[in-house]
Amino acid sequence: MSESLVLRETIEDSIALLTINRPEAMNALNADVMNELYENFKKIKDEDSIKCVIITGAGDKAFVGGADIKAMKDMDASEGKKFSLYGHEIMNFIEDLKKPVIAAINGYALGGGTELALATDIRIASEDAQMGLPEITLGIFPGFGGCLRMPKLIGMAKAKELIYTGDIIGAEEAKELNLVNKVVGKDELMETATKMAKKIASKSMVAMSLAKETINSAYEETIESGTVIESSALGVCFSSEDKTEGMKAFMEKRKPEFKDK
Ligand code: CO8
Repeated sequence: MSESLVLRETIEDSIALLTINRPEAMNALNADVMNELYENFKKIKDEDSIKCVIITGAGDKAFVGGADIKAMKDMDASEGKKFSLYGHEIMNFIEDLKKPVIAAINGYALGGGTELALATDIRIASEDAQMGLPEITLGIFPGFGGCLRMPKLIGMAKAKELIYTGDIIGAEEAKELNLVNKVVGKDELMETATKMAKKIASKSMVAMSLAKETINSAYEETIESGTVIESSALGVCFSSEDKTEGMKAFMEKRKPEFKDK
């Protein structure tokens, strides 16, 4: 049996580690890799025990080198559009997943690789990471959400510069632009991502998922309508057992024991 294109491990019962496993092709996203990635995320959505996801790339060269250029080269207009829509569907699913997702960027994250990272909640890069949206050099432009998410994250002017020039930037510049949250040594990448995931997994998933949903859905809103979204979600949160436990634990000067309900 051939090896999976997306490897799944579970850390301490509560963290799913997904590794895109196509190192001979810089972990490029072809339809098979995308199908497996999507299947994994769909399963994780329904696994109550999983509270946080880390995604990374196999090998020591690439997170994801982009969508598969060999697969795209013969696509016609309708196939190109379909491929783009499929990429969007997966990226949107990751963005909407009610569990935080951390990208551990271990090398090249180009084109679809940067777009995948943009759909996650938190990006941690190793010092040798290289990021960018070089699609323009191939005669196309970002089609897995890069034109949509990059301007929101780093601002319109810099996003346009990266998309129009196709420039690839190093980890430190990505950090300066706010494209990544943290830059760490290559050997510390997984340890840093896991430490953060464990911290996230120790919290109430009721509060966590409502926080993610609130941030995502209120992002485009005015303060006025965002107020309604935030306070309504908090109303739901205040009815949880975890809210009672969290505040009781504070009063009793002990660590809370959340049950995610
Ligand atoms: N697709 C397919 N194969 C790839 C890709 C890719 N994106 N990236 C690398 N590979 C393959 C190479 O072809 C090579 O295969 P082979 O050994 O069979 O020749 C193997 O991986 C190793 O790569 P290199 O020999 O090139 O390794 P280097 O260390 O010399 O270079 C780079 C590494 C710089 C990452 C280089 O491989 C590179 O430039 N790759 C392409 C990067 C790129 O342009 N990415 C963007 C792709 S387009 C995209 O992502 C669009 C997303 C939205 C699509 C919506 C469309 C509808």
